[in-house]
Amino acid sequence: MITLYDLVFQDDRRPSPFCWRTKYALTHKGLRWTEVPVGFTEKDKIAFAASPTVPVIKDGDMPVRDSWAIANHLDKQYPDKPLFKSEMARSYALFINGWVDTQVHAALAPLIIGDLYDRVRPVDQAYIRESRGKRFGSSDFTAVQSAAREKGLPAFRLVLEPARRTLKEQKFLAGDAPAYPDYALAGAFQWARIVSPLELLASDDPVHAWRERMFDLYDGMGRKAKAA
Ligand SMILES: N[C@@H](CCC(=O)N[C@@H](CS)C(=O)NCC(=O)O)C(=O)O
Repeated sequence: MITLYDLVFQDDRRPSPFCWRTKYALTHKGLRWTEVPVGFTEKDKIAFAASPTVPVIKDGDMPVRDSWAIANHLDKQYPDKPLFKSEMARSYALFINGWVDTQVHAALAPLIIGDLYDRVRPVDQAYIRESRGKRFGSSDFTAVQSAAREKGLPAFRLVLEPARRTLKEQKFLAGDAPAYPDYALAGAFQWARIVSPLELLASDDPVHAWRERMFDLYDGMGRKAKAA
């Protein structure tokens, strides 16, 4: 029995990009799980895993923290339907993971931070003002977002160029079928979609077509999550 501790916003929204990686990984492997919603100020719920962040899973009695560690744990414990079919596939996924964490999220966050803040549970808003205020150098998130949007989307779209080139050649980042590199990038788009109505991609962008395929995947699992 697997329990996933998942970040929760207002109206039971679940936008965490890292938790989405785990949800896609579990679904890829045909594993079932139950979810425990965790607010930003409910870290006591994940204290058993000694983790300040979600996702955390409890697999039986075993706590596993961090989405990448969880993916590796799942492939080790449940070798069927691997997320990483080879050492090289695992390395490619690790590279994409790092690119999404450091480049895609960094380019995306200022574009959606105002909308995100508006959807954080009221009880968690002071925590976000403090923690994200430090990160952005201002807790006026509406102003941070407006400034980022004034600069426009080209800088964000440029960051996606490696994915765009790949998706011009093939259906998924991982090839003919989706795997962990796709889940890592799809998590970022789910995050954006759930907290903000901003359209990030041009309709003729190959990344746009891929994103639609990802939202449709596994009976529309991504699309079923309530959008902003
Ligand atoms: N490297 C971690 C990052 C996880 C992470 O940053 N999660 C965010 C939610 S998207 C979190 O729990 N933040 C808690 C906080 O900011 O207090 C992973 O891949 O799991």
